[in-house]
Amino acid sequence: EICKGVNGLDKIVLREVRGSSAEVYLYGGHVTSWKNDLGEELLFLSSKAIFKPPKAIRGGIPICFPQFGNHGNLEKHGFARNRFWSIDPDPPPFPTATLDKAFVDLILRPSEEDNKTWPNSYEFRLRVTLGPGGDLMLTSRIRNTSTDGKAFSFTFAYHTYFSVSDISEVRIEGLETLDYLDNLHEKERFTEQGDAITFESEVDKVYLSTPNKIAILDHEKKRTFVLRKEGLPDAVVWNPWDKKAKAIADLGDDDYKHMLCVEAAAIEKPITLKPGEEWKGRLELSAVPSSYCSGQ
Ligand code: TA6
Repeated sequence: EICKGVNGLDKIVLREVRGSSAEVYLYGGHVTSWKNDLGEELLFLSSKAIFKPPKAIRGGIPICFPQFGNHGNLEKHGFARNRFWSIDPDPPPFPTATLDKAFVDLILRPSEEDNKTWPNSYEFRLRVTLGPGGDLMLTSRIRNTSTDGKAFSFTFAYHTYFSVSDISEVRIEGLETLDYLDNLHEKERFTEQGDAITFESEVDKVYLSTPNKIAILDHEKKRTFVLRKEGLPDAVVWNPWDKKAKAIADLGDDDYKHMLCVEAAAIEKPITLKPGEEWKGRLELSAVPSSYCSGQ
């Protein structure tokens, strides 16, 4: 189902029989909403989000490609998040039955303008699927379509903004004891020492070589997000906290309390594709009721 979203921008609404849903904007190939079968929103979307090109939408799942952050000389987080994607007329086949799944296939190809700053031939196919249990799956396939023998490299992230009840009551499991690059300390490398990760100030870290399963426990909501990933070794954790939040024009002053970015990514070691090669990066999100007890 394709319809008009904010400011007349085209969006695709995915609905699953038990009531869960998701919304994907062609602008950015951007998932802006993911609701469970009770109609509860699971992704954070800024109260001041601007749905207007060339600004990327603040919240949901922006796609960072072909560059994460400022790890290179392109615009921050690359250009995929502020380009208009198309419905893919020639999508990849489904390996399993599609009957009980709602999905959409999008494609991004280089524009003449992009060719000036990033002169590479590629096809970027994005499939967004809502599974029978309400799980949200994003699969990116990036292919080098060069006919002149030219390889290219890129970094990548699914910059997912999760909706949380109170950031001070949230913890992440699966990243403890790992090495990370700290964006707040000139990307210096540190090793995480403590227990599970909790939040009491600004955090902007790129965890390296992370496990394929990470859990985000929201104590107050009694909800656990489980993030599973393939082809994406790194994981970014970001919360701007109060001061930085005030400096971000399209983020409400108190929004930082209700958001947490945990981003499946490939950053430390860029992906290189020779002509004809394809890379696949997959993200699977589920939200389950949790029985987490803080008084341990
Ligand atoms: O993923 C974390 C990060 O790179 C932070 O450094 C922070 O700036 C954030 O992304 C948002 O970037 P944006 O360009 O969307 O304002």
